[in-house]
Amino acid sequence: MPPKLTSSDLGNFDKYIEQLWQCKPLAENDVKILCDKVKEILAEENNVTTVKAPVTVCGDIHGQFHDLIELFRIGGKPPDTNYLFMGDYVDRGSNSVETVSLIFSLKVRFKDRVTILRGNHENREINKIYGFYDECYKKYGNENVWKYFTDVFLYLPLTALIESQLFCLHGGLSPAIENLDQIRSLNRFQELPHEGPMCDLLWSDPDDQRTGWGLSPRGAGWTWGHDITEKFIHQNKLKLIARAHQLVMDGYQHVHNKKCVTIFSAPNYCYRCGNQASIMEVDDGLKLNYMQFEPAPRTNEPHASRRVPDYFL
Ligand SMILES: [Mn+2]
Repeated sequence: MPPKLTSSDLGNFDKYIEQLWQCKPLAENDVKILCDKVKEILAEENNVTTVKAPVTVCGDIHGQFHDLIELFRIGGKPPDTNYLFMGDYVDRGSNSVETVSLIFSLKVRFKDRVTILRGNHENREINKIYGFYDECYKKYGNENVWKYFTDVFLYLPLTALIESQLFCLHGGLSPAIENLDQIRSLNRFQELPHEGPMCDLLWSDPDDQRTGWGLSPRGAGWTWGHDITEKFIHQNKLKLIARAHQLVMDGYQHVHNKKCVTIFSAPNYCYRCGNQASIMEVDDGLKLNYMQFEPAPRTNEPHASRRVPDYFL
C-alpha cells in the first residue's frame, strides 16, 4: 500500500492545483515532489485499472492547457466530477508542462476520482521531438523536469475498465491480445516498444472500411475491422471500446456499429484544425452522453474575438 498522504501533504497539493489553475508552472523541486508521489500511486494500479461509474472519459489534450480548463468548466471540476483521461497530455500545444502538472496533481489529490492512462506521446522517444522536451527546457533551463515527468510515464496504466463493461485505452486492439488477462500480464514499466501488444494498445486505429487486421499508416500499431471489435467485445463481455488518438471533427465518432468510439478532447487541435472537442459522460446506469466543446476564449490574447473592422468589408 502506498503511504497515506498526511494532511500537510494534501495542503501542498491543494496549493499546487491552485497555482497550476492559473497556468503557472510549479518550481522544479515541486515537480520532483509531485512526480515521486504520483509514481507511488500509479505503481499500485493494474494494467487494466478498474473504474467505477459515474465517470467522464476524455481523449487527447496535447498541452492545450486553456482548453483543459474549459473542459473542466463544461464537465465539472474534480472532485465533483470523476475523470478518466486516456493519454496524450503532452506535445503539440504550448502548455504541456502546466497540463501534465495539473493532471498529475489532481491524480495525487483525488486518486480514487481521477484515472490517467498512457498515450503514445507519454514516451521519451516521441515527446523529445514533438514539443514536450523543448518546452521543459525553455521553462526550467535544464532537462531535469522532463526526466522526472517521463520517468512517471512508465508507470501509467495502459487501459481501464469501467464497471466491467466499457473498455478504455489510448489507441486500440492488438492481434497479440484476445482477452484482458493478457493485458494484465504485460510488464508495462518500460519504454514503449516499437512493436508488440503494448505498442499496439497505444498506437492502433479502428477502420470502418475493412475486416481483419491492416498495416497502420502511422508505422506503429495496426488498423482493425469491425469483425475484430465484435469478437473482442463478445469474448470479454463488454459493451463498448472507447479510445482516443485520432482527430475527429465532431470531437467524437462512432465506428464498428457503435461498438467502438473515438473521443478527442483538444478543440481546434494544434490551434488550427477547426475541430470540436468532446468528453463522454458515463452515468451510474452506464448511459452515455457526449458533451462537445469549443476552444476556451483566449482573453489574454489580442484580437481574441477576431472582429473584422468595417473597412475590410
Ligand atoms: Mn495519440
